[in-house]
Amino acid sequence: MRIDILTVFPDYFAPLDLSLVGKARKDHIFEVHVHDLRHWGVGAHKQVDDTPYGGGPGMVMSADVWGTALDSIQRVDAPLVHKPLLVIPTPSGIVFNQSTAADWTAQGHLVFACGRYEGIDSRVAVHYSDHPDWAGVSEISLGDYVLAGGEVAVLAMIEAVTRLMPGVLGNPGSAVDDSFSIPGGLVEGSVFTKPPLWRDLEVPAPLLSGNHALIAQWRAADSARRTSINRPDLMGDSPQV
Ligand code: 6GU
Repeated sequence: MRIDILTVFPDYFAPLDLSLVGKARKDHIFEVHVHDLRHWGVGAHKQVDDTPYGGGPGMVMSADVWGTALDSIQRVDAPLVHKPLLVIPTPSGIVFNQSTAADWTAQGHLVFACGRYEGIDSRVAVHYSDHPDWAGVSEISLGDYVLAGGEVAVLAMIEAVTRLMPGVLGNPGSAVDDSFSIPGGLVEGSVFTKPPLWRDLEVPAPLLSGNHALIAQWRAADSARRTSINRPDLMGDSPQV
């Protein structure tokens, strides 16, 4: 997979050199290219935004700057068979979840367009959703709160997607038990390691029993307990435990 990120703050993406994602990049499991949108900015000040039509606070990022930038990104992939999927992070998008992450692992090329200020001229999303050289446009939100720009959201999405790719996690089983990995499932349960007694708190006895049926039963009950406390919204259609 190839990932391109367009942003006016390329430094936000330094963490992609670290940890699991950094190692997977070194291992050529996927590649990430970060581009400074100002490269395509206009005039002496490399301007990327302008005042909003209809008035209102703040600035809107220009369709022309984004169009020139995105066309040149698409062209680098043209010799490959993959059409890029354009992802536009925005609090007004569809909410990202584990099944979005799993779906995107099947894409050959993801292009993330990080908006700042009041967002990107809406004609950009319309243009690329109907474009024969692109796989479509996803306007995606992380949840019901507002960030200053798309950069932090893109870091989260990239980590969620790439950790599902074969060879990224040291232990592939780690992703199988993930919260939300089963649609309609429960959140993950509590975890413990040595010592068995810490500050008056004991590890639950079933986990020390060596009895696999008892351990599975305790974990299922604990997972249901945590889900009903933290995420009652997930309880309705969960499978019976
Ligand atoms: Cl994707 N972008 C911004 N700016 N704010 C958000 C978000 C995205 N998701 C939740 N809040």
